[in-house]
Amino acid sequence: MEQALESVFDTVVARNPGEVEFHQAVREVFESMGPVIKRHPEFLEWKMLERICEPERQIIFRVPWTDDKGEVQVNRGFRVEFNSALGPYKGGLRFHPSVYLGVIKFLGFEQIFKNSLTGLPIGGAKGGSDFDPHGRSDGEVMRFCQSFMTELYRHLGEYTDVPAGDIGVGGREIGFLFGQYKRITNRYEAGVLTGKGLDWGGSLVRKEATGYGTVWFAEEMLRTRGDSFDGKTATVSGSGNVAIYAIEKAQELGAKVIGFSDSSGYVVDEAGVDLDLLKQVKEVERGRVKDYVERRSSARLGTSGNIWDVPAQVAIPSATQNELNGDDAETLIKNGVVCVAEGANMPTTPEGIEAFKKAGVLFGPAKAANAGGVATSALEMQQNASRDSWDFEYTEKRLKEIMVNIHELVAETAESYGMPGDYVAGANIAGFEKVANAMHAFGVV
Ligand code: NDP
Ligand code: 2IT
Repeated sequence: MEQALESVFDTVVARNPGEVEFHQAVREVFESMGPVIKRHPEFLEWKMLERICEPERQIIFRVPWTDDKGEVQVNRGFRVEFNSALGPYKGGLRFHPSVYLGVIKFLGFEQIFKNSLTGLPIGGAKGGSDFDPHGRSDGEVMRFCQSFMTELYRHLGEYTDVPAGDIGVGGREIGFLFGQYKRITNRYEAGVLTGKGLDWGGSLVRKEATGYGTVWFAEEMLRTRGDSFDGKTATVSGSGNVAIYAIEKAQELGAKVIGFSDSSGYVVDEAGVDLDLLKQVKEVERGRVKDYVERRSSARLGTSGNIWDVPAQVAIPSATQNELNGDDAETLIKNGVVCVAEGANMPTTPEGIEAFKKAGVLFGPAKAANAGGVATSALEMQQNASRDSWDFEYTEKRLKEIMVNIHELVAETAESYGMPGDYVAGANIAGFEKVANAMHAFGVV
């Protein structure tokens, strides 16, 4: 890292003690910024990096609720409204026991640049809670969501801050959250949340968007080498919203997906994933990966290591941060991986990224590769603003165009800074420049 950047980075670490994931996300962006401050020294003079690392607003609140036994539970809620230079704060809510301020800040920070890359008018934010939905009844999840929104609603609005889903937050939770917002405010303000149900203001393709978009981004990377998904083997970690629809699109493009996972383990299915069965187990029954294996003779549970031990030509990490480390990357490389696209946010550790880079593996970073989800959220906001709803084909076409454009922007930016093929640098630089220029136009903000 450049000297001038290193000293700003040290200040960020000192000002945000203990937030290791946030430090990691900031470091990665700063490591791409060397050539940018050479070409644009004014960014340093304007203190643009210091400003961009400081959230505009951070809200932390108590979320009390009553479980099915009548016992009072207390969780912590977060919303970090990081940057509104390009539009209203936009980004998901994560409900997972590992959530604390450092996780929400890393996600919110990444979201600024990702949203910038989409070319759509959305700022960056993230929120969530340390609430664990696993094993909770629908009634418990509803009471939790109602309590969460009872505090959060005052900070939201279609022109202010627009949350959506992330880990542990899907259609069910968005329903409870929207219902409570509507009751409290007495406003049918559809554009205040995205990922809504199709009967009440949701957009077709939003559910599929992140997974589909990640695969399209990977397909664009492969195309630069005259290659494609057709006939390739692939593994996808996780088996939630992003993973399921990444598998669906990869299969549609002719790949054989032979592995997936959840926090209880991983599955190898040499015959190729039976997606209807996976959806039944995960979306309908909210089951575990072993429930899939019990009903599928070609599938077995992994017995040692992790999903990255399964040889595949394409790998799509789609579960969580830091789930693919340097050793995992070396294993994938040894087994012939040619392309890695991040469906999850920051799933690859810095050592993993370095290993892929050294080996010449096509590597699509989260900010670019998984931007299709939030981009389709912005399309949902467009439909809500015009009180319209588009059909599947048209919405999917829009999403695909956005992913192709992001790929082109990121590749061209990397090229123009003398780093052809470096999608990490291209995404960080292209995402940053647009936000920094907008902030400068507003004066000292
Ligand atoms: P879901 O809750 O639908 O699924 C998450 C999946 O990842 C589950 O299979 C879960 O397993 C697994 N997982 C989560 N945390 C861990 C962990 N700590 N260790 C091992 N496995 C874990 O979430 P999404 O599919 O929505 O999100 C997945 C990733 O994609 C996240 O990084 C998210 O930030 C990112 N993302 C999501 C977008 C969206 O539109 N939803 C958009 C862009 C990025 P288990 O059920 O056992 O916990
Ligand atoms: O990480 C992400 O981009 C998301 N969880 C989606 C955010 C959104 O507002 O749709």
